[in-house]
Parts: sequence; C-alpha cells; structure tokens
Amino acid sequence: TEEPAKESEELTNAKKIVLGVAVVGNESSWRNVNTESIREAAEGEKDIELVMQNAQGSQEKQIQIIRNFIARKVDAIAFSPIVETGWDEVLKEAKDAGIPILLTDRKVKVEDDSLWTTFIGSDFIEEGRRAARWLVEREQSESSGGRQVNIVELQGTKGSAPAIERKKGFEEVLSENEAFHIVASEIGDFTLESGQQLMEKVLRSGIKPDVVFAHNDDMALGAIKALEQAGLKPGTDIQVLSVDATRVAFQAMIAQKLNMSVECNPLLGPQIMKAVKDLAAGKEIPLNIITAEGIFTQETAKREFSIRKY
Ligand code: GYE
Repeated sequence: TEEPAKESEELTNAKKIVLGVAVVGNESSWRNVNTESIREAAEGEKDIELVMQNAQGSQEKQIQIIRNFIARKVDAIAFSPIVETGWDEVLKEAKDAGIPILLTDRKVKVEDDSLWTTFIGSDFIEEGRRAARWLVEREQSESSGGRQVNIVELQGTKGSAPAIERKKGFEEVLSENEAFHIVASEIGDFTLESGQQLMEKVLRSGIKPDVVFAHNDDMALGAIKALEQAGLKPGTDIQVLSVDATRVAFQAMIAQKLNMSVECNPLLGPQIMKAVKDLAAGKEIPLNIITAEGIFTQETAKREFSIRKY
C-alpha cells in the first residue's frame, strides 16, 4: 500500500544530512579540482545530500548563499571564505540557527572563533616559507651565489587568507637574507589573466626580475606568457615559483618554464564528508585539520606527473 512506502521514504529522507557548500568561484585550476573533489566525495555518501552553489568570486554573493542555506535549515554549511574578514554577522546567524560552519581551505578573521566549528585545509604561511626556502637554497648552490636577487611577487585575491599568508611566510624567510629584494608586489585574483596583466605591467615599468613568485599556478602561467612575449626566458633566465602544484604546473615544469611549485592539496572532499558525518553523529571533531604537503621541482616533476591525481 501507499502509506508504509511513504513512511519508509520519509525515514530514509530524514536520515540524510543536508550539506550546503558555497563555492568561491572558478578562478583557478586548483578551485576546479577542489569543487569536483567535494562533489565526488558527497556522491559517494548515501547519508549526505549536497546543495552546492557558486559565489563567482563575490563575497556578497557568498553571504547570500549562506543566508539561503540558513533559511533552508541545512544541517551543516561548508565554505571557503573568499576573503578573511566581514563574516561576523552571517556566521552569527548560522550559529543562532544551530548550524555548524566548516571552513574549508581558507580561514576567517572574526571576533568570536566559536562562530566556526572546524578548519580543513593547508598551512598557507608554511607554503610561502617553502617557496622562499627553495629559492634561498638554490641561490646558495649556484655559481652565481652571492648575487643580489630581484623578486616580483604576484599576489592572489586581496584580503584572502592564501594571499595574506603566502606573502607573510615568503617574506619571513627572505628577511633573514640580505641578498633578496621584493622589487614589486602586485595584487591579482588567482586567475591566469591577472598573472599575465600584472607581469606585463611590471615589465613595462622597466623592472627585469631574476625571480617571479606567483601565489598560484594559474598566475604563474599568465606571468610566463607575459615574460615570453617580452622575449625573456622563464624557467631558465628568470626563476618562476608558484603554489598549488596542479597538473598545469607539472606540464610547465616539464616544459622547463616553471621552476618549482609548492603543493597545496585541493582533494579535501573526503575529509569534509567525514567531518560532516562526525558532527551529525554528535562526535567531537578537531578544530584544525591540516593537510600534509611538500614541494615539486623540474627534477621531480616528470616522475610525479604520471601518478598525479590533480
Ligand atoms: O591556491 C588558488 C585558488 O584558497 C588554496 O585559491 C586556495 C587558493 C589556491 O584560487 O589557486
């Protein structure tokens, strides 16, 4: 009969944990892999129903999406905050509604840290340090060792955790060594186009860098284009460093245009799903779930590329 069928359907529906995810946008290769990882991991969970919406790079839109999730009474909200600040109000609304907030990949700066439940992602300061340490070691091992090194930095989105912290870690290590000078530090938005435009601008201003440090692979690819168009040789004459180590970086390292990329693992989907299920089961979960990562260079790129998952 109809009745029991409906009842059992309601029972299974009632068991589903509804997870709202407010995606940053489609700015980079990293982001696309990250979004896909979340989608795939949710598809593999029979107890989780995923509602995913894209903020297309706008904080305002991301706030709207979160408010919409609160109104729908989802069981948990996961999002990667586009920028660090400006979240106090909406996160308070989520807290008042009893909905846990999982910060994925990027952190927030709020007055009250009880507004979020967990952070799942990378240590961006350490990523910046890793790029700088590689550079310092490389310079010291070169015959040109002891030369003055002029660096152009291409920053990611203004006010975003990865841009602020990668810059901080990078500068922290370089400040211990007098040979390194950041001669320009331009702000972009993690897209290839912004990397290219900023590099063109820097070159037009007359600066000839020894090193370009881009906050992500896509910006490095844009910079490589601009350098080549200016008749320069990225990867040989000019060292190019980036963060993310996605497929595009491996291709550029194999082509010897990019020198190194610091790993930033976008495959956060499974960890997010685990945290969501643990929360729904009333378990305590860690405040910080930090991904273990390393670096890749032209020397290690070829070997790694064949087994690379993103
Ligand atoms: O490095 C960049 C993306 O927040 C870790 O955002 C992420 C960063 C990543 O656009 O490519």
